Amino acid sequence: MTVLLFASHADRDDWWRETLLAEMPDLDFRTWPETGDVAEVEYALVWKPETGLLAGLPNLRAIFSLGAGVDHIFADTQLPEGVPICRVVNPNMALRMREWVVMHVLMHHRRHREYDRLQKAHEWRELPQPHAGERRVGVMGLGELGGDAAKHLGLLGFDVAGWSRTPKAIDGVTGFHGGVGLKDFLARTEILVCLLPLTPATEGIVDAALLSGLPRGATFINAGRGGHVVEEDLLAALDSGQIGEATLDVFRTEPLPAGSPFWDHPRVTVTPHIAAFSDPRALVDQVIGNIRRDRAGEPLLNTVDPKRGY
Ligand code: NDP
Ligand code: OXD
Repeated sequence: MTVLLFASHADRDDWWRETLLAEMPDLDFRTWPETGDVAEVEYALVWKPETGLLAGLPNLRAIFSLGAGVDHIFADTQLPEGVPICRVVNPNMALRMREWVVMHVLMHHRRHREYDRLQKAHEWRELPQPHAGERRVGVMGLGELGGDAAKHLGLLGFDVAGWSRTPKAIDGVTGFHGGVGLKDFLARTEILVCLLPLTPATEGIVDAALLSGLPRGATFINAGRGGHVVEEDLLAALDSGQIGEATLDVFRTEPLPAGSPFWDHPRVTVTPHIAAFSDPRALVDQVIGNIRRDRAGEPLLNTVDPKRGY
């Protein structure tokens, strides 16, 4: 018998139970807060677990994140030490993120928001625009998602650069890294895409100082986390014209509160944290695969480094 605790705050518990059981019939699937005997729980599949929940499971062998990001797990200040944390990594998620990033880069590049306004005004007018090779796009975070998006923007002909913690070599992408590389990366970036993980080192990284390092009128696209952005600094930069347009998928408070100025800002596009999502079928395979690996004494796949926080 394998005992897994599911704690997700979502409403798809039955789907998860049925699908996981179909793959692993001896699974004892428990849904938080109906934990049963906590000493029996070996695996936890979670999204934004309550603080202390995981520390209260004395025989936990692995924690599985329902997302690619694990900041929602590291937010638990009482996390048990030494229990491996695995995150979502799969080509389907990278594909969905690639679509979203490419779509919004193209919308800004091809001045779609302005054409929307012209249509509403019944105005037939052509707006000048550079071709893709003259448009400098920069992607912060060159991991599974950012690296893939940067590569595909390059294949579309954009002049693409990327910024990461350590040096990265991606075909068609000019690499910058670390604190020393950030200034030059920003200075050449007309459309900035954030696909960083949220860690102590990246919390609030998109602030007035960073935004002022971009060329005037630059576009900002965020699919990382809301915690990357100092929201008042972004609003000030939009109002001053330092940032021309923004597309935001993630926010400090989600759902975005009804009174947030981002909703009605004329140069902001809001999407409700849908840039990419974890396809549950792919995630099921990953969770079951990792449980089987653990049972066989093999190392787990897609673990994160608690020291780095991603
Ligand atoms: P990865 O862990 O694969 O990649 C992270 C990248 O960020 C790496 O290139 C890493 O550098 C870089 N990085 C981390 N810290 C720093 C730092 N301090 N300075 C510079 N670069 C840094 O993550 P993924 O690509 O899988 O996912 C990225 C994030 O996307 C997730 O953490 C999540 O927040 C967000 N996300 C959003 C979704 C949405 O729907 N909006 C869906 C899924 C994920 P290095 O290569 O040197 O390690
Ligand atoms: C994720 C997310 O991290 O949905 O997977 O944001």
